[in-house]
Amino acid sequence: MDRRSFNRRLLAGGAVAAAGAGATSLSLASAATPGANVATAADTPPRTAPAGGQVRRLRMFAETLPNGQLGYGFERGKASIPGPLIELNEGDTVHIEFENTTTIPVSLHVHGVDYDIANDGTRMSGSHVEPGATRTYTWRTHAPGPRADGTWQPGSAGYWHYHDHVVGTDHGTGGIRRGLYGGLVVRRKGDILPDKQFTIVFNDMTINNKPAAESPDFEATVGDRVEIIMITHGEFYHTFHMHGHRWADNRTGLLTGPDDPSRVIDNKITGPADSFGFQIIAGERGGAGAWMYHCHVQSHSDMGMAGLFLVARPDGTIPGYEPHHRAAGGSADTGTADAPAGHADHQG
Ligand SMILES: [Cu+2]
Repeated sequence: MDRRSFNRRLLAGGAVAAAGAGATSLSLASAATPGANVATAADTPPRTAPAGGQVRRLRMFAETLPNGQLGYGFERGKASIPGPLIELNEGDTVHIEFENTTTIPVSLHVHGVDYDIANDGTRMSGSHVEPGATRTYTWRTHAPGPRADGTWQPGSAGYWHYHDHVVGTDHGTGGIRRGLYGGLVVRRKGDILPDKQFTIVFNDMTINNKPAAESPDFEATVGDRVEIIMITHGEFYHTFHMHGHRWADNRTGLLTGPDDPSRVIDNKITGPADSFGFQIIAGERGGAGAWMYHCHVQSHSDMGMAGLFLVARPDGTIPGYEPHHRAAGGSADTGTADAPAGHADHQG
């Protein structure tokens, strides 16, 4: 089934059945010994996050996109929805030189990390940016540790996000609606690093501000260590569900050992400004396939809040899935992994 017929079925409100060929291939895949023939991420020790403590500098732009939506980007003319993923390690400080190329005041407000009131990104604190103007926002992070009073101070590590806080209203309702949001990952020393990352934002009734028929797909190969950064914005509560894959409902989405009490889930309720993330081994135990991910509020998925996690075999094929008209050498309408530039490491 290609994605157009998949979406047609969704829009028609019909049940989506697994293609017969796919089901056969999947049962074969699960009968095979995982990783028997091909080395995958799960067969080798993962790379881990270093200790933080660096001072990093980023350039960031707010831009008006051709369709009238708004986006953040690391380079002029390269804004996207969601905005680029920012990654830090606990102890890092980042200075973001932020230029507003739009015709209205915008801002950059962050969740989860440390900032003073002058870096709040609100009109109330005067920390928004007028059209054509530039200002530097500073975010800091810290590792966990004991306070002087003996209580425990949590660290900054987590799956967080940033967004506008001034467009439309003093809460940035219009900015968020038009696309001014993005993900922020803060890692603790020793956290496992992924091979691929995808940011999925349920914003009102859209995924990443795309119309239902253009919901983003994400591509991986069996065995890839894939990180999903999931953020919700807008007016509604949703549930995020992935087919064929499970994760731990904790800070990293990973279990640390046999006695880790974290609940293992494949569906999570999420409301406006919530964020979480997790890592999965693509196709682990289920094999290659066009795996759906979707909001599990039934009327929402029926209205198109659904996309595909395309897990290919090592030879690039996906059982039961026919990619349609793909531009030569291009990835057509499939979602792309978050750009490597999204890593603050690469920004010096
Ligand atoms: Cu929903």
